[in-house]
Amino acid sequence: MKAKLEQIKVSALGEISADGADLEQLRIKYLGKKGELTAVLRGMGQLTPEERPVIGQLANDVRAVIEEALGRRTEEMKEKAMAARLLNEKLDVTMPARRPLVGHTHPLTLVQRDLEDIFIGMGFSIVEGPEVEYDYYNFQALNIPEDHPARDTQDTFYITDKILLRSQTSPVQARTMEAQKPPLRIISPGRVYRSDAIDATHSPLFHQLEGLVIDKGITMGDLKGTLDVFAKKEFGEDTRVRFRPHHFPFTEPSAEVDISCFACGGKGCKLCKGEGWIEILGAGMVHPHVLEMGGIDPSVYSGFAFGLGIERIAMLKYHIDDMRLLYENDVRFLGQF
Ligand code: 2U9
Repeated sequence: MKAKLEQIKVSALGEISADGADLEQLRIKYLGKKGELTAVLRGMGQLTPEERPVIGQLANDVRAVIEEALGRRTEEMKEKAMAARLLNEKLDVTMPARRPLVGHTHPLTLVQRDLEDIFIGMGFSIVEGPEVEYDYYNFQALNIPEDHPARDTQDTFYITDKILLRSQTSPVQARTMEAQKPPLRIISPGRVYRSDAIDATHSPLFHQLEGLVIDKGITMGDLKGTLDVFAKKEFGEDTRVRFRPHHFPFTEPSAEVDISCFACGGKGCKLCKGEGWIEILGAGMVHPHVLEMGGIDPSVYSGFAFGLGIERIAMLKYHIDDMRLLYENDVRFLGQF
């Protein structure tokens, strides 16, 4: 029996240390209920009383040796598996990180915010209104009745006979005059629509910012002073402003407004096409009939209004030579601002 126990020990230790040993199977094979060691212990009844404790002790020693070998080998295999995992999953913490893609504010938004800041600084409030508008607010309330020639230059998209996509932001001011009493000092930035073919300087959708001031005693001097401050803040403190007589149905008198070229200071260059001046605005004193249509008494109140195209300012400021670039959303273009 001694020899049998010794043989069990040697063979168990050999199998446990072999490569790829299934340790749980080996535990069952040697130490399980039907295992080899248990079989030996069962046969102890046949031994003499003197032999029994000796063989019993030896069997316990063999069990302890096998258990210890199984435990050690289990630990070894765990460590080996962990080492292999660490080798495979190694992480280079010194590798440069991927640059996250950060978006840019669109140049039109940049310019619009700039303009808003300037006028807010002069006490104006921002007012918004619908892009789908009544013919009444877009044309009639602005002194452009049916069959007026200005309807051709501002041809837009009609939803019905009486409803259209606004061709200017002026209906916002017409609505504000109806809803609020003077004094009014508002700007209305936003999208407008015209039935124009797309080219480098035209788009059926573009952005305007218009302003309206109404109070007692407002004069052309207030208009000139306001636009002078605006031009200096937007284009530089040396900028000069020039008014040229013009005609708009909603203002009288009306003017087109130029600024001295901010690239050459007025000498004449490529940007101002040798003129020294760049047209940026239309403006004028609000027509008495437009005040009346808005429920404001022109014998008590007067006002001025102006309008500009945001695309035009962005193109001048950032030297963009084709308006279409502003709408294509090519990140190589947008990333430059
Ligand atoms: C009310 C009364 C008057 C707004 C004005 C202009 C002159 C003007 C153009 C500039 C370039 C439009 O984008 S553009 O094509 N605008 O020249 N706009 S005065 O006058 C108003 C507005 C509202 C109630």
